[in-house]
Amino acid sequence: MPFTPNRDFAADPRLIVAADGMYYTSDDGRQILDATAGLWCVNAGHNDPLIVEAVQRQVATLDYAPHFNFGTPQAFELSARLAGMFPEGLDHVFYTNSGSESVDTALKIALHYHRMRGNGARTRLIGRERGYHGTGFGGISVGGIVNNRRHFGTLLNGVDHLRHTHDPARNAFSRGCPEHGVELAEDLERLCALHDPSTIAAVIVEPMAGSTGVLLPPKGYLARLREICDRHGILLIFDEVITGYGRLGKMTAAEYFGVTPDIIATAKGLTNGVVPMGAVAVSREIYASAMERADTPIELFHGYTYSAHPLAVAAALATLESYRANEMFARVEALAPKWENALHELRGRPHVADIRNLGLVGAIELESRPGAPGARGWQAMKLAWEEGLMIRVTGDIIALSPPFIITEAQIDGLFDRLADILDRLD
Ligand code: PXG
Repeated sequence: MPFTPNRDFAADPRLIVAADGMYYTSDDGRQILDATAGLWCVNAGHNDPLIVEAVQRQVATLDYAPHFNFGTPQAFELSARLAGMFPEGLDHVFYTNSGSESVDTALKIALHYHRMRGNGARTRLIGRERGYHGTGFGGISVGGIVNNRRHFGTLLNGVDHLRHTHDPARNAFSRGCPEHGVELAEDLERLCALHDPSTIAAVIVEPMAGSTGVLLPPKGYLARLREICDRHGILLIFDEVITGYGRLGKMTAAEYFGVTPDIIATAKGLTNGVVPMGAVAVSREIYASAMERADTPIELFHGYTYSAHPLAVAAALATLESYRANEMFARVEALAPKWENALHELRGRPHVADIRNLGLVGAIELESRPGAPGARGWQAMKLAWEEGLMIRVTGDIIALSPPFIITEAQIDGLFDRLADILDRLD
């Protein structure tokens, strides 16, 4: 099983047999409130009829078609729709099957872009400590999570990392983005001084880091990174696998923060998790560089058997339609203050060291049990499951990211139950 204590699971399994709306059904027939939208992907809630029916129709019409040398009208329609939703200028899309593939695609496109422009020495990639960019070799190389890196050899070479921005000593219990830490963006200047900007292809960051425990960008941080990248001709990549498709109340975190990167990597919410799919959006300039300067008929030697799989495309078109028809991003924006208030009510409960929130994302950082990091978080996850709640834990940090259809009453119910669980932790 992926990222799971397999032996523990075998002894104490949690099995899911059905889902609808905000709830899973466990194999023993209990309703489990989905406080994590699956793995940050089921933004529109489970079994959205628009999406289910679109996929059913598609599988009965065109099960599969290759996208090497052929295409489907729907894939181009999806690209046009996405181009209209991503920030101005990011209007070309490449399809993948996951966030990890989107990240590797984005990194490869960045290297390709510089070569097309005669800057083949720009090969260095910069990530950030505590960053999570999936599990491909590119993603773990630019990523900054030690356990995801240490067993897998030397990874990509020519990679360096910015310092992370998590600073609870100054920022604990911030509501929304923290006040302190904009100066951490200057770390990029340090790396430019060390390596020389002419060797650096791209910087990749999650605008809001999700998987590593919900680390929010300090106010002004992303804009400062953008400025430094511009000054030195470095591409800026946002990994929006979690933040894309409404999680912060806008289509992208780029839109939410008013900072436009050169490439955006997405997945998850693109298809509501119904069929695996990712999409990488690139700027007009990056696209044009490949089209105008390629020295071979194929402009980009990259792709997947299942790029723009017809079922995934159908799921994506229907998902975007569901977000639009149900005004789901506006709903996130409207729910966010209620979410923030209810979450921060947990301050003062036993072991709570910090609480963080943005959009429809929340994190509760617990003090670790002495000598047993992660044990308290794990106990919280198991207790929650027993009490009918699905939550995520990263070490001792509880992360919450419910589907956008959650009601105010369900938010109250969620935090009442979490308060009770926190009171019972060892
Ligand atoms: N980038 C980011 C920012 C992600 O959050 C990926 C890339 C990789 O996506 P795929 O589809 O290859 O898994 C992710 C995935 C968690 C959790 O517990 C987060 C992810 C996956 C599983 C669990 O927060 N994010």
